[in-house]
Amino acid sequence: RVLVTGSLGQLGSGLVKELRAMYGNENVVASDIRKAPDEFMASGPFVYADVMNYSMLERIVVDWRIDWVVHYSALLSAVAEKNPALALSVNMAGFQNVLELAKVHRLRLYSPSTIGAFGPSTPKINTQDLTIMRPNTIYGITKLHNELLGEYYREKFGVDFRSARYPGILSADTPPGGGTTDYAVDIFHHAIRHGHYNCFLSKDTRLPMMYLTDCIKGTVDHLTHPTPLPQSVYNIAAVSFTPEELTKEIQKHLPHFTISYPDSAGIDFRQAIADSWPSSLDDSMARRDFGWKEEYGLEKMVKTMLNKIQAQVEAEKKSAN
Ligand code: VAH
Repeated sequence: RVLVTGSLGQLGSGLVKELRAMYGNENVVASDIRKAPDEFMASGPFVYADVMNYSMLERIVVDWRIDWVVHYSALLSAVAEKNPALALSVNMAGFQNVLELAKVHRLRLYSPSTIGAFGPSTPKINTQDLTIMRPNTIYGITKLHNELLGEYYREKFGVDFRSARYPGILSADTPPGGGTTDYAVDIFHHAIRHGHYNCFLSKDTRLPMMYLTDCIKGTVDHLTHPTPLPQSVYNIAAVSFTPEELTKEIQKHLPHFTISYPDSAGIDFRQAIADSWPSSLDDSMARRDFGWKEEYGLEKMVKTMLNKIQAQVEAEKKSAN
């Protein structure tokens, strides 16, 4: 049985769906601190889980006879930077609880890390798994702490801790939750609905990105890999692009789409976060060890996002009439 925390976030619902298709609805317990929408409730068990409350989590693990946990509860980079104290609690104390539970109840634990765990002194291009890591955002600091603690628990207590450093994730069905890479999702909604997007990052900010379907597939392959893997934490990546390159790709489908960028007076706080991160990752170890491979390049990603959001807009129009 698998427990997914933070299952109502950008990544959770897709992962729960995939795991339920593989293992049966009853064997995947979804959780969050918010009320789930009806369709979510109908597809299998959903429970309230506050990751800051150890005994509440333990009760779920015991009552539901949980074997694996996918820990998705976290504050993303931009939200965390606005509320560092809360980020420390949710991202670090929450993770510590889950990790301790994994030790006590012999659980397999998958908890994603991020490109945000790197910092300004990390080599920016083709960043390797093992490199300089001095993050200067609260988000990155919490995530690096989790990587190190997970590795420590694996070495010391034999916890099967698995983690991948996710890049920015693009998805059409679920909104992103307050990250620096959110522009790459917002841009599509604005392109279709308004024909214009006011981007909060500069046009040449290159960041690693991935389409949600690939992220879920990579996560499932990593989570379910039968044998112990040589390392706990892996880079995974698909493509890297700048807002300008993404705009050009969108304009192939929507030639009238326009974009504006911050001028020197209006630089957004998220620019500094983005500037501290790598622009591309070396993910060859993930490719070697659990067969990671993306299906979506920039072209396919853009086509899929536009089609899906267009369909949403049409459905909204129909229901309004
Ligand atoms: C963020 N999307 O922007 C997240 C992520 C790639 C970084 O972890 O905060």
